[in-house]
Amino acid sequence: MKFTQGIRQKAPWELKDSDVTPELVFNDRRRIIKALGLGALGASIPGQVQAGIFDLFGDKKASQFLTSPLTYTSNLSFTGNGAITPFNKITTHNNFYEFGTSKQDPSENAQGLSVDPWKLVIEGEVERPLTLDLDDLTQMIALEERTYRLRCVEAWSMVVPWVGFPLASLLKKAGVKSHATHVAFETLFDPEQMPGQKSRLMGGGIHYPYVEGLTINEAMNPLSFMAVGLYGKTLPPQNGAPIRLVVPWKYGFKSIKSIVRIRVMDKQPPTSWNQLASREYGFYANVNPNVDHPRWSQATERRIGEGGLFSAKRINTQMFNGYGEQVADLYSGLDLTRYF
Ligand SMILES: Nc1nc2c(c(=O)[nH]1)N[C@H]1C(S)=C(S)[C@@H](COP(=O)(O)O)O[C@H]1N2
Ligand SMILES: [Mo]
Repeated sequence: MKFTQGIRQKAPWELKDSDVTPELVFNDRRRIIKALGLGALGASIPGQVQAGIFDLFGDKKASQFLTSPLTYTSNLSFTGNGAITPFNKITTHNNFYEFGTSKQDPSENAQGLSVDPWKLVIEGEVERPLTLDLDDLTQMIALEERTYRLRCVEAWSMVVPWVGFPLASLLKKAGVKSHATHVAFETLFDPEQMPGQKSRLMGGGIHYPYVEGLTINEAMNPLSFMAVGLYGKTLPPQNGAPIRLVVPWKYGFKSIKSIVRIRVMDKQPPTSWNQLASREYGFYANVNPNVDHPRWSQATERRIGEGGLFSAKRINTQMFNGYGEQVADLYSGLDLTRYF
């Protein structure tokens, strides 16, 4: 398979060692010490300080999973603000409660996730229901790279170079019926593979399978993206292999992972976080610095992997995560304080 190298910004540490893939660089403590110019000092600095250094780069063995290069073109009209988050941050600081509720749990527990065979069904109010297998996901629609900001409702954020295709392209293949109003998404349910699904306690209280939804206009918006890869390769399990949704103007929990079912509907579907705590998590979940979470402010966010060794940089949160030009029209006339 031909690998088209995408054009993207490089983080400073990528440039320093550009002949080595980032995930290899960051999994090697000695290389990091060297790259930071700490030399022999590295061995003698206190453990706590070391932990801070390695936390910046990510010190988890995230390269244990198999990812393969994808063929794609870079879509330069989608570039994030600021530097792209290091690979090892994107792949070790995760929310994927099926594999545990701490940030490092998914990278540690998801490596055995079996994605081959995989089946993604597109059904409901469509002209042509589809069943896609693993190869279809990367071969049916031309892949592009888009760098998007990802803003979690927990007030942290990243900048991620995704590879995938517009959700609208997939829905058009199935042919959405004219009376459809919503699209529902469902994650794999397999407690044998996903320990978080075995008990309410381990899975953070969510009623599995994890489900999400969009209005039909949100789903057809050009920003709505089905990601099958990041950093030019297929998705690691912890990021939602083999296919996940990315809706960058909404809080991260809308971007559902490891999808097995997409159902076009004529009513609003239930969504997991809304079912769990409807006062705290709405159906829309648009990023909005002016509407606080009941327990914390949404005015600012921590940009993961930036801002020095011991603290992530805090930046102002933007309305619709900075994508207002593309999506504000979807909500004209809607009271965003009430429909949060
Ligand atoms: N199935 C499933 N999808 C999920 C989640 C989850 O727990 N289960 N967490 C969501 C949340 S809260 C966020 S912030 C993003 C995180 O994506 P990332 O780990 O790739 O950064 O995934 C979302 N998709
Ligand atoms: Mo999140």
